[in-house]
Amino acid sequence: MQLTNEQVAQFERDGYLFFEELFSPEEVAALDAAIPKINADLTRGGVRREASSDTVRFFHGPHLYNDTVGRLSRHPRLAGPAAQLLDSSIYVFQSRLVMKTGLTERPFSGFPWHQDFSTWYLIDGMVEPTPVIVAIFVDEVTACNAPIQLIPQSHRYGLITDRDREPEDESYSQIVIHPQRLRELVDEGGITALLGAPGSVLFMHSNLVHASTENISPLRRAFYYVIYDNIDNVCQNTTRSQYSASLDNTPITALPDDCLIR
Ligand SMILES: O=C(O)CCC(=O)C(=O)O
Repeated sequence: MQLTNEQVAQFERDGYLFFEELFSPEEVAALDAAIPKINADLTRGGVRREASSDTVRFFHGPHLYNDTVGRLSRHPRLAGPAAQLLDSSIYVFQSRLVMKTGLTERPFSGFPWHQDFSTWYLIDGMVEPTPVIVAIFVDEVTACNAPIQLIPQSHRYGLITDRDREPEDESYSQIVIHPQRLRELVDEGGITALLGAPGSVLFMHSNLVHASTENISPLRRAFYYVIYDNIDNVCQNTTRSQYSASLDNTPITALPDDCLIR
């Protein structure tokens, strides 16, 4: 898939692009069917649980061991635009399955206002904030099941260091943005909650400020994420496992368009 010049300009201006139902119901069914398989082995690296319960919060790196996510990470509707936005050969820096399960005993907790680049800068020694973050909706996202919220144009400020609090967990450092700074960003760019059908896809700049609240609905809101980067921006200082931060910058080649369903 190729973006138009207008879409590239929109990404540069707003820090994101959103495509409703980029994947068909059949393709989404394949992505959904991979979730129980990924959940079947919780002994692998890259599994992170909620602080207050055993509920899995996310899996890092499922593209490395699950064939469906491996194919998703090389899908031309994702890798094509990512290579175009990065204007280079690309590698997969990270993938994630964020479970955002519906309410069971405790709600799935939220993600505070942050930029993903802050984590990669603090933990992995990433130099350039170039990665393109792609989120693929597996479930319908409504106002009720904790949509991702974005502050358009906030990527233009680079890494924001006005920190609200110190990181609680060194294995997952990030700069949680101070409320005063957040106010300024929102006064300028507003806030957008991305709602959409399964199969919808978000492309986001690694410095775009985003968050989501806890999910108190009984409705799951699972997303796959694939994070692409230019092959020259490898994190030489990372101590994290390959599940969380890839040192393998082999350029990826896209698979055929029907790779999820054949
Ligand atoms: O999927 C979400 O609600 C947000 C996830 C997020 O911000 C992250 O993994 O950094």
